[in-house]
Amino acid sequence: MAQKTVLRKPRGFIDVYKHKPGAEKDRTHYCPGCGHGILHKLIAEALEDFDLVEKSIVISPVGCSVFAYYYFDTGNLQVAHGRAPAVASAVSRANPDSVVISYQGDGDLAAIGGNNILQAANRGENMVVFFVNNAIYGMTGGQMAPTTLEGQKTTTTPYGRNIRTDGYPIQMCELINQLTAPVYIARTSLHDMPNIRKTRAAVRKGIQNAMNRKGFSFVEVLSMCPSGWKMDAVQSQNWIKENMIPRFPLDTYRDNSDQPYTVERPVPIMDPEEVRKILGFGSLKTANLRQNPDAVLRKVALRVSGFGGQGIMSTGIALANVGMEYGYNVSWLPSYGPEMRGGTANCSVKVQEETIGAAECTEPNMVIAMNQPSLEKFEKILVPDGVLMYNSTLIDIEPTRKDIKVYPVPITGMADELGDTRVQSMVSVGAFAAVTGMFDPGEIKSLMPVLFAGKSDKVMKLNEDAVQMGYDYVKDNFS
Ligand SMILES: Cc1ncc(C[n+]2csc(CCOP(=O)(O)OP(=O)(O)O)c2C)c(N)n1
Ligand code: SF4
Ligand SMILES: [Mg+2]
Repeated sequence: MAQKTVLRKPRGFIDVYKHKPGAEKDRTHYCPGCGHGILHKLIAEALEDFDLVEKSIVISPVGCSVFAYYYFDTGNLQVAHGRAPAVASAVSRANPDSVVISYQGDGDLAAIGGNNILQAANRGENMVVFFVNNAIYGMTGGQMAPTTLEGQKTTTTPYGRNIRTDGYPIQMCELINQLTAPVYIARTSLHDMPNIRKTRAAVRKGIQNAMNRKGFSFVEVLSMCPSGWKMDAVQSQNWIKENMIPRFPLDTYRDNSDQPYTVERPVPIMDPEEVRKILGFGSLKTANLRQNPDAVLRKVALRVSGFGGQGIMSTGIALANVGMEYGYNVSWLPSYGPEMRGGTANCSVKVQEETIGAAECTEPNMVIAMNQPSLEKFEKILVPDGVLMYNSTLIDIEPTRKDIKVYPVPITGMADELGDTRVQSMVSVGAFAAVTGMFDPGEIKSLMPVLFAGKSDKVMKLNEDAVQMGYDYVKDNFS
């Protein structure tokens, strides 16, 4: 029978692997004889054949296939160890018309990510998972994986895996087959051509299921790891046949692909106005307020800190909301650590033009310290030239740093003067506006119906006064 050898790269691959460092942009980083490359090719071919290259998003794991994004000409994300099914769930829900592929090794999927895969499978997320079972942690030099065979020598089981100390190899297909939601569960192998062909069929079935919104498909692929197993390529293929398959039987464990059911999720509401309405906030006024180009600070990484009950979280939320109304990117991250019980409660707030990466302010350029423990704790981590505003009503020690700007402001005292300690947060907001120059007090006041939607006119007026008082204090004493 005539055979056609296809030498060209499938369209699912990027033509030149430009993201791969080094000179060799035309080949993968996998070891000779490794199964990852074969599986990649089967996926890339299927994506081309079903015309899904543009519609697919591949989630790469941590493991040898961490760099899958060098190769696939799809949307790509590389995620934290074991978290691919969780990220894939979000990606799939936010992009219901995409084909989402979670690609994972046995350490990634069955060890650190063991719960993630079960929960995604149990929810019947619309995605296909390719699970590369090579019975070892390949990337890190050959440690025991959950799927390592009994008696198998690895760097962490030099005498062979002992079920008395290390437990039994975990059979993921069988485990996932206990769940109701998955639509397709199969185990195949890459150790010879007939089995590569069966793997090809399973790959295509899984991808088609994702394309047709059939739900969760799980394809476990027994795969050679010559480097981890300390064998050559041929020995590795034989080792799968003789040792892995008896423990991990090749089978289609479930195939409900033909059922008419399709996964339909509620379409996420992305319109900010609509989201605010649902959450009970007032209407968004972004772009009505103009960022002040002459502001002293235009990028703030702030820690607000104090006793629980001092309005720490509210100050942070108010500042983030005001920042948002001015069109800045903002984040607010509360710390609900053990310190909440009697020590320093604190939150991180970022207000800046650029995109925000991490929300936690580990190196703040501004600190608002409402009590002494907060001053002692956060003065230390301010960047040089940073701003320390502290509540001089309650703090009677002096900051020790000489390389920062210090603003003692009697925040609690002013709130008490207005007759309600709770307005400390808006006093802080006013003082913040004066120190940074980012916000105008009149404009903040115009936002009261947004910030205090549903509250009485009296409450709004009180908070307006608090903003003005904080602002005036800083202007009168530090300009
Ligand atoms: C949180 C975290 N823990 C541990 C590691 C170290 N680590 C990197 S890859 C890996 C296991 C990889 O094995 P597997 O998922 O089987 O993939 P393979 O390389 O065999 O394809 C581990 C433990 C890490 N990168 N991150
Ligand atoms: S270490 Fe193993 S899994 Fe990793 S690339 Fe090499 S052969 Fe493949
Ligand atoms: Mg592995």
